[in-house]
This record gives sequence, structure tokens and C-alpha cells, in this order.
Amino acid sequence: MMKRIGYLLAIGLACVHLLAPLPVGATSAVGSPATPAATLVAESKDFATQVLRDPWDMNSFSDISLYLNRSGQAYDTQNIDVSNGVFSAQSTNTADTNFSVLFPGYEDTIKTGKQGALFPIDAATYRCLYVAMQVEGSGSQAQAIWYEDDRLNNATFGASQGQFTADSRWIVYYWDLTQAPLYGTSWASRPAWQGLRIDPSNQANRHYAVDWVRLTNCAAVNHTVTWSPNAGVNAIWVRPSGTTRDILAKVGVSGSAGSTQFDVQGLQPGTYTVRLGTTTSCCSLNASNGDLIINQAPTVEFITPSFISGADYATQSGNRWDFADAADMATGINFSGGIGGGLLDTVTQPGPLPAGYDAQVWLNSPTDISGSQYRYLVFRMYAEWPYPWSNVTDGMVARWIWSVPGVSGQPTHRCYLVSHDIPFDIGWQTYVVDLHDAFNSRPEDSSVIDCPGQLPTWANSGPIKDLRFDLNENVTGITDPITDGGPFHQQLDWFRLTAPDRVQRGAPYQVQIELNRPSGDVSSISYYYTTNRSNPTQSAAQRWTPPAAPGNRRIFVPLLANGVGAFGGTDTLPQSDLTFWWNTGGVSPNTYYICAVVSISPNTVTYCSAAPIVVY
Ligand SMILES: [Ca+2]
Ligand SMILES: [Ca+2]
Ligand SMILES: [Ca+2]
Ligand SMILES: [Ca+2]
Repeated sequence: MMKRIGYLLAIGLACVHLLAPLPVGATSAVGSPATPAATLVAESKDFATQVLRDPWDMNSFSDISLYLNRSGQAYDTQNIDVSNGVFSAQSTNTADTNFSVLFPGYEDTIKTGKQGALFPIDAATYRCLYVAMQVEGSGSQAQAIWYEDDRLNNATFGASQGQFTADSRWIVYYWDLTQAPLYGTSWASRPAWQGLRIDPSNQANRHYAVDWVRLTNCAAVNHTVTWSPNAGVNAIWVRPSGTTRDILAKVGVSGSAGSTQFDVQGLQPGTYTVRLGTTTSCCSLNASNGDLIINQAPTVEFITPSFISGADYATQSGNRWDFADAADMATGINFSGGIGGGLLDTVTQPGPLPAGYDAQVWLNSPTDISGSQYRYLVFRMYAEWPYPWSNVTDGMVARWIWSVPGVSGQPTHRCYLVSHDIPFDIGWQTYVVDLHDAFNSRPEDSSVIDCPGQLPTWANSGPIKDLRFDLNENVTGITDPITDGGPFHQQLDWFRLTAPDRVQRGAPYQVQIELNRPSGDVSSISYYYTTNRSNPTQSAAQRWTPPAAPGNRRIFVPLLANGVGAFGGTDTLPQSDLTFWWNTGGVSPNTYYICAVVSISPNTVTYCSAAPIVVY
């Protein structure tokens, strides 16, 4: 069972006006018959894009899902929806609605996914926060809160000044996070923060909607906007293409000047119509220099090397855990459902204290396993229950259980070792557990009999005999403080248990990457290898070219990647958009990360693989 996690928060009371009231200007007729060409400008450097590789664009529920309603422990937020690139919700009578764009993770649990413990914010680099948002009603304030780590309010944290929101107008709200906080510790006082939470309103029962959140490096991205001089306008509004949403993006504009520098670092990528109006109403004039396109910077996910590209135990032992055949699960108990359509489909009812019905999936493990060899546990899982938020405290935790021969020496006796909690979120997610991490490797518990006094870690366990995955500890029907609880529906697409990827020096290695944009948009890309991801361009990776074959023959090079990328079967896996054959001939044996410097003009961004590759 999870510990309950306390979390207090009262929103600030200081009054910071974003917008001084200004007289409403006279309007004039919109329109110039000729349509000028759109202007393309670079996307600003944004934490979520460049570090998480998943912008807070509200295109998926996972942009805001972690710790919603304090993971089911406090009913602060209702009518939750993410659709058409917008997150919308409503505060409840607690008047403390909030969402986390970066959540550190849960105390005393395994950290996975896009949790802030694995992706802390570099506070010196990222410090300008932009939230494109509308909040219902007047007299309501918004605020940002940052956390040192998974202890949340029990460790160092800080809260920005409150900012009055403007009666259902869409506005790009801005916080300079280096400004003095309303309370707590200043942003600049620590090198890194693992949590960032937004409180859209400190009032009860207010609707709000969020188009995006950006956390930038504060470097201006200037775009000159021109218009027919008009003393009646004083603000720039932008309308995202395909919407009817006009968003106030710059105030204090001199309408009679007819032109201004517009810093667009707070806008998410996309095409915008730029218009002029007042702070309270859009719009009487079109910009005369046309639409604005914020270029979408490239993001790169490495498929090879990755945590699933190394040798996979189940594949090596003859039958991949893809749930394409019933043999992948040796036994399954305490849940309903089964294997079909390439998935293991399960429903677990809420059960008795302390840990529910103890739903267990025993994976097929025909041969002994070496914990020192197999390091990464990776699985793709869907989860849902009757509510849109997760509830980790009341049982949305899985566990990994392994057995070793019992100390009694009887051939069938086993010592069972139980991992720490693996919290899970709702929706489809891919979870990576580094079983050689000191915390993740250490069992939290074991069977009562047949275990040694000093429990082995995963990394020094062997031979491992059995593998069991406990789906959840659903006790929501008994202990959920804000709902009546309900069954957990979970689907498993695949498991991998892999060794770090390896290549013999001199053999070509195929680097595969997945991009957020069509590969044809890439204007240049170069590859590197490094022992230190802080120094991504440490060594240029040489391209491998096949030796010239005699006559007209060509050498066929087999795919070295182990079951990753485009291949048949019933698993959903990332698909390769670009490949690079790396010539490892001149590379000293060591453990490296592969990095890529990718340009989609006018943006150039550098990414490194999350997983290493061993050259031996
Ligand atoms: Ca996103
Ligand atoms: Ca959006
Ligand atoms: Ca299989
Ligand atoms: Ca599958």
C-alpha cells in the first residue's frame, strides 16, 4: 500500500495585474484585399519540448494527468477534458484547482515515465512561464508552484505571485519565475526543480481552459507586426489556425505607430492570424504583414539504442512476451479477462485491505534469468477506471516479483522477492524500470520462508526462476476518499526485459530515430557519440558505407536491431523515421550515448539517447 501523501496549498493573495485597464478604442473596418505571405519564426527553447520531448500543448491527456486531484485524494478539479488541443476543467468548492505539468513522482516508489525526478528543470536555463488560458469570472487569481522533489510541500517549494485572471478572455499569462515568490523558496535559489504545478483559479466552481503551457529560456523571439496606424488599438491578439479562439498576446502597443516588435516566445508552434484590438476586445484590424507561423522544433526519440533495443530475455528464450499467444502468461489469477488480439486484457475489482485481490500475472520464463545481465524492464500498458484521474494511493501501483532457489535447498522451494511500487497512470503509457538503479533493484519485501537473511537485489539475483507482475493493489472501494471506487481495467501490449544494447567494435550499428515531424522536413542532421550527455558532440559518429562489391552484386546487411522498429506482429512500438549506419571501427570500447543535432529550419536542437550502447 502506498502512503497517503499530504499536500496543502492556499493560493496567494497578492494582487498583480497583468493588464492595466485601458479605454476601448474606436473600431475600424477590417481588411485589406491582398493576402500577404506568412512569416516563419523559430519556436523558442521550451523545457517540455526539448527535455521531455513532449510539449505541454494539451494534445494528450498525459500532458496534465499526473497527480490530478492529488492522485484521487482531494476533489479539487471536476469536468476534466482534454480534446482538440485544449485542457478544460472546473474548480470545485475547495477553490484550489490545480494541475501538474511536471510531477516529481511518488515518495518511496520506482520513478518511471515523464516524472520530474527523471527530468528535473534546470532552473538557471528555464525561467519564463507562459500559460495560454481562459478563466471564468472576475476576482480570480492564478499561480504557479514549484517543488524540489517528491516530498512536495514537505521539502523546499515556492509559489509565484498570484495573477488576476480576466473574465473568460483567452490570454497568454506570463510569469518571470525569478521574481520574488509570494511564499516559499525562490526559483533561482536551487539548481533544479522536479515539480511544476499550475493553479488556474483560487475561486470555487470556475471553468477554465488551457491551450498550452511553455517554460522557456526567456530569450526573445521577435517578430515585427505592422498595421495601418490606428489610435484605437493597443493590443495584439493571435488566433490559432483552425480555431475561433482569439488570444491576447501583447498589450501596451501604440496603435498610431503602425508597427511593433512582438516577442513570440510564449506561443506554441502553429499558424496564427495576427490582429489588433484592445486589451478587452479583439479585433478591429488585421496585421498588414499577414499570418505568423511558429516553426515546430524537431524532437527526437531514439529507437536504437533504447531500453528495448538490447537483447530481450523472452525473445532469447524463444517466445516474446507480446501476448500474441496464450503461452506468454504461465498463470494469471485474481482478475478476469485473458489474452486476445495481441493484448492481455484484465479487470480487477476493488478488494480487501491491505492490497486488494492480489491480481497476478506470471510470465512465461522457460529458462533461468541472470539479473546482472537483464537490466531494463519495459512494458506498455493501458489503464482506466470510472474516473479520469489516477489513484496511486489507493492502488494504481504494480509490482515486479522474482524468485530465486530457496535457502532450504529443496529443488522446488523458492525465495520470492518483491519490488517497490511501480505507480501507473491512466491511458496508454510505456513504463521503463532500470532494475540496476540502487533503489529499483532492492526488494521492498520477500516471502517469509526460504529467503537468505540478506535479500539479494535484482542485479545480484541469479538464477532467477519465476517472474510475476502484480497488476495493482486496488482498494478504492474501501479507502478512496472522494469516490466510491471501482474496478481497474488494464491492458498489457508487451513486456521486455532487456540487456543494454551492444555492438562489437567494427560492426556497423543502425541508429534509428523517431521524429515529431516528417523526415522530409529535416534540413540537416548529424550524429555523435558521447560518454557524457552533457557533452553531446564529444565525438562525431562516422557513417558506415558498405564496401564496394565485385561486379553488380550488393551486400545485403541484416537488420541488427533486435525486434524493434517496423516489423510484423501484434505489438505497438515506435516506428523509425530516420536511420544512420554508424561505423564503429574507430571507436574505443566503452559505454556511449548516441546524440543527434537536428535542424528543421529555423530551429536546431540537440538530443541524446536515453539508453546507452556498449561498444565492446
Ligand atoms: Ca504533449
Ligand atoms: Ca494546445
Ligand atoms: Ca508471445
Ligand atoms: Ca501485443
